[in-house]
Amino acid sequence: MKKTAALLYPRSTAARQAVSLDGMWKFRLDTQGSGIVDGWKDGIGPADTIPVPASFQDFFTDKNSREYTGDFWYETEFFVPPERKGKSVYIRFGSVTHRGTVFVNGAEIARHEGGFLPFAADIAKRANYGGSNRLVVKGNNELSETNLPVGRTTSLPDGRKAAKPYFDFFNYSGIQRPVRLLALPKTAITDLSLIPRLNGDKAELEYAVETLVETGEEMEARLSVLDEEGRIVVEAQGAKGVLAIPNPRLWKVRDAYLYRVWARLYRNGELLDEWYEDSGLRTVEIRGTELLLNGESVYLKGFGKHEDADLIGRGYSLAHIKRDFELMKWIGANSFRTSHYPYAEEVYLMADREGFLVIDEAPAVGLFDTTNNALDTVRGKKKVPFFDKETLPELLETHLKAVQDMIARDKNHPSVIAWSLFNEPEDTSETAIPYFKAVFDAALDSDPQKRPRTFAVIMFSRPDTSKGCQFSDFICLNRYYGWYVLGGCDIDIAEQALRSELDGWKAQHLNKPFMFTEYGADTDSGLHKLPSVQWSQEYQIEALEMNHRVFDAYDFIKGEQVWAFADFQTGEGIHRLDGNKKGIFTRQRQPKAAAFYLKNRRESLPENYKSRSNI
Ligand code: BDP
Repeated sequence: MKKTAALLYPRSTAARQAVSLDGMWKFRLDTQGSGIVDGWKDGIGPADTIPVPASFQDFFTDKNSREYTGDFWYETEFFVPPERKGKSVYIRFGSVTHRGTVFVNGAEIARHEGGFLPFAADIAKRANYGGSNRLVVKGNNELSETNLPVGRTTSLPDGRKAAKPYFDFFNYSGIQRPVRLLALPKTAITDLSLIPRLNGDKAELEYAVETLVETGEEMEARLSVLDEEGRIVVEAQGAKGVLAIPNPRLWKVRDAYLYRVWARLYRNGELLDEWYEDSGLRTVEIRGTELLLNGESVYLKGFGKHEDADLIGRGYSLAHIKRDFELMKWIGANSFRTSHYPYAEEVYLMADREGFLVIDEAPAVGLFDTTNNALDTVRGKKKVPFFDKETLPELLETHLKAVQDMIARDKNHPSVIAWSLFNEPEDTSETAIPYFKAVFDAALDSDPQKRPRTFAVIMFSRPDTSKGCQFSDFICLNRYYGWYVLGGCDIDIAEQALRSELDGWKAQHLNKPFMFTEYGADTDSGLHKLPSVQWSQEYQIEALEMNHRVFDAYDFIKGEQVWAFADFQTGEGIHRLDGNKKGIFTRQRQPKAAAFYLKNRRESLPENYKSRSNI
């Protein structure tokens, strides 16, 4: 996406104002698909009201609203003060899922594809200064094989559309993250890149400020780095440079120290723009089978998560973000993966503050459709591997953009230690190779810090069949031995099967760290059973114990992220009991019995568990 001052995280400073437009907005499902023809861009007519931000699905009491697929419209009014005239004025959406078209006072001013990243609409030419303005957003939540996440949309006999996700989470949608009105200077900072470097007990911060400057303007960029007490530790002039940080305090796992980096733009001594990022001094590196943070080996203890909660669906909720971090601290975790899409920006800000390590995941989930292919096979059609599909070139374009935009948004967070570029793709065909190469190259090109890249490997991809693993800097395995494979009474055989798979990986001599990014068992928080059965709380503990026994036996396993942090909503079906119940916590964020077991284990493992010096 083109860099604009409005895409930077919205902060009010001496030169910028960010005003929240969140609240109750008018809302209408476009059940007849007539919104455009009927001119809803000028006002959506008789409508409901719902909270923004939130997913719209779980407020209503009828199934048609919950399962609705198609266009949906939001409307609100906002005031632009007269003194904003002559400034850049934008509306910034944290996300509109999965796509949105924005109209201000009847004129279309922006379109955006992709439901988990921000975009901004320039309203300067359309705004009514000193008066009221009408903001209308047409959202759409259809799924396809050319957009992310991947799925399809079918038509029901009565004409309704139905979303068919190729992924295991509810297709929540709407305006799910905060909306802000921004007033920004015309000559503005459009980007700031920070690269921390460590050398012995010395630390450096390389920086680059990018600006949007009207032609011929003489600008001066300045940078100030402040410590947590607000004292200036170093200052610099110029748009690029390398700063030595005196007496550096490093950003460490669960012991974060943040420097505030102010970028300022001046003309003849007059301040035109200012903006800051909180940065941490830390390095991330893969060396052999070790993941090194600040040159020290670290073992990931954590979770795969979802943005998911009662009533708000995937809606932004600071309260849930706070509670989740408290639970992760309580249980002795140090990391999580933003499965299966980039989360709200505020999640990363809290991870920066709390010293959590984040594997930041692109919304590339569902690049696998065995089930549909299986039906085709029954119907006598040839099975088409996912990466052989005709839709691939278009999907790749969407995917590359999603990766580039995710990295542009999240590149400065000290908490982000790696990019996960896919979840469980069907990576066993030769045709996956060029696709993977393009996506992995794009991530490397986009990231000033050149962080490690990876993807979560599905059960069906094995040491001898995965074509994608050659691109990963470290290997992330999603494995359900003891659940989908050899569950319940067969758990002993599952253990053997897991060991034999790991022996297979070992024999490949990849010399890379491995992490388990998913393992676990569905568990009903009300079910106890002695002896255990699948779904009981006792069995969840047994499944975790079995996995951990195996992980402990292999030195190259350098991390364990249980699936999942909390129970979450999925589409209904015979395999899901009102959602996925693999949570260690319930959807209401209370512990299942396994949480206490896991707390014990996690607290007993040192942060540098299995480091060479520790073996
Ligand atoms: C994996 C997926 C995850 C699912 C999980 C499960 O990556 O999204 O929720 O399995 O089945 O395949 O619980």
